[in-house]
Amino acid sequence: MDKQAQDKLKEQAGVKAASLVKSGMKLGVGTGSTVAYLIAELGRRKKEEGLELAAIATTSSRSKKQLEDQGFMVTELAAIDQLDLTIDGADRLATNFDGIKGGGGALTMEKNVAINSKRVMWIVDESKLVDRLGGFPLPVEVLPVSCEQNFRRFQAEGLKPAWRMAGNQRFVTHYGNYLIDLKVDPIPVPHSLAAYLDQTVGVVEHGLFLDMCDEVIIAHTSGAIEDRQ
Ligand code: ABF
Repeated sequence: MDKQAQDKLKEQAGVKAASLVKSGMKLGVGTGSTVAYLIAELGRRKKEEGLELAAIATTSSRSKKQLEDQGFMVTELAAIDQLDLTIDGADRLATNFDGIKGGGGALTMEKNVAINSKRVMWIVDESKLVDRLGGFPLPVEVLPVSCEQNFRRFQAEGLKPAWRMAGNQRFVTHYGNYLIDLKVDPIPVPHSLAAYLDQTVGVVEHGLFLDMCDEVIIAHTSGAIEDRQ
């Protein structure tokens, strides 16, 4: 699929998700190019239909700026007891709704917002769909203090680690940490890998989002916009 066609699908998924948002909701808004279309449509609904959200939290400074430009007041997640709904993009989506996220580097905040939401919806174009999780490097955010040891341990475990780079420097996350992308593909047993990473000291968060998503909006090249729950 060429980029223009994919952008069109992303826009359709974003617009459809925005139509499901109701005034009075406490909304979590994710990161990425599909979410950028969601935010644009939320802004249109605010101006033209008077959409008013009770609270809105987001997962990246880029989404925050776009939301503020559309006239929304963005609140820190810590100040909200629970979000009603979070809408976010994903890098890969398996048929059982498990996903790989964090291609944009904002996985830690994305997971925090997701687990503090009553419902989680992902918006994707059909190129993100996979039968088994894989087809995309799995991001792992690590503390700088022990990142070299983490990297060597992942190598020894056969997880094929690679540093995320920004030019010729290591990519630095919002929280001042590094990202290691694991090129293990497909991921044989996602729950086992998630449990291993959850127990590894120095790992802040990882991009396996398992048992978290309740609903997906999928834009297909056929023109169909699927709402799967
Ligand atoms: C995010 O958006 C990320 O977890 C993921 O990396 C990305 C998907 O981006 P896009 O919508 O630009 O394909 O939420």
